[in-house]
Amino acid sequence: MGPDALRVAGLNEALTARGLKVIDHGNLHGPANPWEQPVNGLRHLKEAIDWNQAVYDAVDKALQDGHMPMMLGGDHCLAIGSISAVAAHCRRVGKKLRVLWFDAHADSNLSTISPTGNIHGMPVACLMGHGPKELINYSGQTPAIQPTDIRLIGIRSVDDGERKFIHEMGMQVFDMRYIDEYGMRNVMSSVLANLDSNTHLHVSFDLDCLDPGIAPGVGTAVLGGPSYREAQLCMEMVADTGLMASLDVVELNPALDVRNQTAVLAVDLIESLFGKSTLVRM
Ligand code: DIR
Ligand code: MN
Ligand code: MN
Ligand code: MN
Repeated sequence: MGPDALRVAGLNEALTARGLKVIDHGNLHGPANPWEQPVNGLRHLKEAIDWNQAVYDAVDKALQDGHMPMMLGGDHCLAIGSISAVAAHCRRVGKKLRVLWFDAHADSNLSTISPTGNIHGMPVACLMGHGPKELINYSGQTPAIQPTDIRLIGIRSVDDGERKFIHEMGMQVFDMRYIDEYGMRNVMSSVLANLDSNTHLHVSFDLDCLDPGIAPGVGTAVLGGPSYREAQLCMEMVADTGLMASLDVVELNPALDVRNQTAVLAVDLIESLFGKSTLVRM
């Protein structure tokens, strides 16, 4: 339902109005949600494998065609497929990759430490080569990305095992405490430091990163996220780099939303991500 809610909120029209050419490939197809309990610490592994293959193939094709893929979720496990394809593309064309992971959660669980078995709590670990074998090798190279390739922003819910894993991997995590202390402008300056024209910037936007007061339409809302203005600043500073080359927008759940407000907000923020600004800026 997420992609359709974004369509209803006017995503295609908003991008077209910005002068972009939008190709909506429609919804991908995959297995239904069987609503089963975790098996060996993993919930719906087979379904996640199939869906990520579909996403990998679609994102890979878009990149081969020279397009900018925007993957609409669906849950955040789908970033395994999209970012695996992006990482493979970067290796092919000799680009450096930087992933900006906007999320309330660290998504760095392993089947052995996850309290839920939900694979959407594991994509960061999978992308770094820690996860079920089928989920870590879509591109034929494991790990798909290095810990130094990724920045986590907006984090405020980390499980005990995850905390240890993040520390061991040495990822740069800009949690809400850090954002409170340094301010979003400084955070984004750090997140976007040391980029050059040869960098492929991938934004993986879990809508639960946003404060639930403005974005209620997500499955695992956590109090205390970035405000509307902070979120706008993030997007505008990414846009200013001119380097964004692929994007995920995930975890929208219209069944939990209020009059589609989270989808409307997402479209508003995506417009900023694509350079919409209040004034002409030099
Ligand atoms: C929790 C929640 N850390 C888990 N994670 C979520 O189930 O692994 N990630 N909701 O998006
Ligand atoms: Mn997530
Ligand atoms: Mn999340
Ligand atoms: Mn999630």
